[in-house]
Amino acid sequence: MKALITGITGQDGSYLTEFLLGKGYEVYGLIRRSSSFNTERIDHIYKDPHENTKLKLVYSDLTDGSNLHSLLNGINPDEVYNLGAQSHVRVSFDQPIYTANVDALGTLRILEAIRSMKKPAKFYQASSSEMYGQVAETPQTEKTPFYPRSPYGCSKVYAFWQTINYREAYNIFACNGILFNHESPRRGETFVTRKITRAAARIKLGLQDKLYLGNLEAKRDWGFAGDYVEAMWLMMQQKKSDDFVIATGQTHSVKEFLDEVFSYLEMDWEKYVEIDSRYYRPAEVDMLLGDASKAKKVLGWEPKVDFRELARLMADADMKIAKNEKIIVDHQGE
Ligand code: NAP
Ligand code: F7E
Repeated sequence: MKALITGITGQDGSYLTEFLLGKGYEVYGLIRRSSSFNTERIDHIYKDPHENTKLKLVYSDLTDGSNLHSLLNGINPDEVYNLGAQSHVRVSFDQPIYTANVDALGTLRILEAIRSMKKPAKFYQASSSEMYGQVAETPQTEKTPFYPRSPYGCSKVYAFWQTINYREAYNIFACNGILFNHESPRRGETFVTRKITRAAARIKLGLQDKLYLGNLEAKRDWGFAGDYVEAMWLMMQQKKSDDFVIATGQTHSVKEFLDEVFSYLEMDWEKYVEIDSRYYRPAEVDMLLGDASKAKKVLGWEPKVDFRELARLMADADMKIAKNEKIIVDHQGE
């Protein structure tokens, strides 16, 4: 089996690559050209002599339709996982048009490229709980209406419906995974969980004094990225394409995440956290809580890592990084 992944250099892309290689897939990853290296999350796979023949990286971009067209028709993958996106909600308010170009139109470009293939590949779309925005009901299911609250959320709603449209109009196997927040030690450092675990570890070792955050009352349904990529693959193995909510069924506030991490590292977060209005959003999503019972029933999928374990495994990983940082700082001071 041959899979093509957009967004392979991101958090989910790296876990999905490991997962698919483990299943014997040949994996093609689309990477963007950048002036400095951006493959840190997959370098360990690429450098592994057992895996590097089965992983191939090619340059592309979701804004480049003709390139996507020739790549898909040249590679002829069986499965396409569209994980590439400008994925930061706060940034989408600063760059709404770019976000829509990549997240909304980028999805359409991939779907058009798939439609042009002799044997159209199966398609997975990285849809998001951000589409529920100002939630119409709790918990949120596949039937809950959308009310996006950011340019990111609006772009993902567009991509969601195009995915369904290509399924219905052209009979393409196209599914939406509506994934609630999922985190890991590989989470980008500007998302709130990682920002907290990274800062807590650095504060613990005296490398940082303060942590500046925005809205501490926001609540999210946080799961572990490693668990969630399995759900993506399971959706692609079904007889019929469909849409699934992937979530833990628990919601916690940013404050609760702070409590969990700082108490684990034996500190009181209230001594270090300060509010900075720069991190507030023009419109906020106050609370998300997913109901993944359809995924459990149809896919047999359930999350394995809970909130506490997630906070601790992220804190442990960031303590390791901070300890190495400390060795360098101490060495420079000698
Ligand atoms: P991430 O770590 O931010 O990774 C995003 C990936 O998209 C990176 O590989 C990035 O490449 C790539 N990308 C950005 N702009 C691109 C462009 N113009 N053309 C091609 N690729 C581009 O995101 P993630 O957390 O792994 O999330 C994966 C997907 O799931 C995203 O679509 C996200 O919106 C969606 N999602 C995430 C969550 C979550 O909680 N993590 C929940 C629901 C849905 P560079 O490395 O070059 O920047
Ligand atoms: O914010 C609040 C912030 O940026 C979570 C993306 O993966 O998940 C992610 O989007 C909450 C928000 O994630 C800070 O206001 C407080 O209420 O970690 P986040 P997100 O916006 O939920 C969804 C499902 C996706 O699809 C997205 O791609 O935390 N918050 N203080 C803060 N957030 C950040 N980033 N930084 C702060 O300082």
